[in-house]
Amino acid sequence: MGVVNVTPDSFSDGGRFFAHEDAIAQGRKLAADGAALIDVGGESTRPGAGPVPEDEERRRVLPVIEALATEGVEVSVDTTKAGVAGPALEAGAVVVNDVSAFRFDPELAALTASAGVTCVLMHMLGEPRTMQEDPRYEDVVADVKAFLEERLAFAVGAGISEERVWLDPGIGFGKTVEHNLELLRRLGEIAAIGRPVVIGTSRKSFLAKIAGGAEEGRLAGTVASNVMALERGAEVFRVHDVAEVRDALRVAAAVLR
Ligand code: HH2
Repeated sequence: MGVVNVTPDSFSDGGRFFAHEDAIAQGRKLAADGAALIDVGGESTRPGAGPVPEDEERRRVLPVIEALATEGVEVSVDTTKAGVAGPALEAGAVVVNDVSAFRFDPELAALTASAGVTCVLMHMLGEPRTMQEDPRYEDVVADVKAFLEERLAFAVGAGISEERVWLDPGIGFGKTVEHNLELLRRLGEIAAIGRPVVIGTSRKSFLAKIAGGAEEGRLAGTVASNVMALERGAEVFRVHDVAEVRDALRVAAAVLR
């Protein structure tokens, strides 16, 4: 899954693809680099970020989704809002990626059910504005697993077929460095739920913290963490650097086979 953020403020690529033509070109490039799905988002979820009005979010993502889908690129829409996801699906998106797991807008579950599309349900502690303020868990893996099981049941209750749900532990969303590491270490426990696991470590700040603070450590850290996630059962890898991670995953998969 290749990431294209049509935002002025995303933590790693904010502003780079805010112009529609730049976002479309980046989506094309990531698809050519081997991404099976391009995740288009119009609202940053970086720690401390506030919400973007719905009409502004639509204005950002719809032209990009429509252009990529028309060219045959499979697109997911990274949104928490039914008012964005509905038109995005009409524009050709085939997956709904909701970092709130249908907590912010329960109507998004009904929409996903009636459209018959796949959804990604992700764990986040609270909301982006406050999630990094002293996050605490009893046992981070058990807590995240219980949350994802509950959201999976909610989705199925809303009429979404279980086969249409992918689950994501939400690396960096209300987690310390140690929480992120524990989730990666014990990712097999999340995979044991039985649904495909999505992992999103790409360029996140915990990688630079571990690698010694160097910003360059984020790409190498992205590669390392995705390889470890593959070994522990992840099936979908949400990344900005598709070519590099693709090669690393191919080599890792060849060793594992
Ligand atoms: N991470 C981000 C956004 N959406 N979706 C899923 N399923 N999993 C993730 O880990 C995930 C996600 C944050 O990264 P990014 O899109 O690069 O930044 P921003 O939210 O600032 O736009």
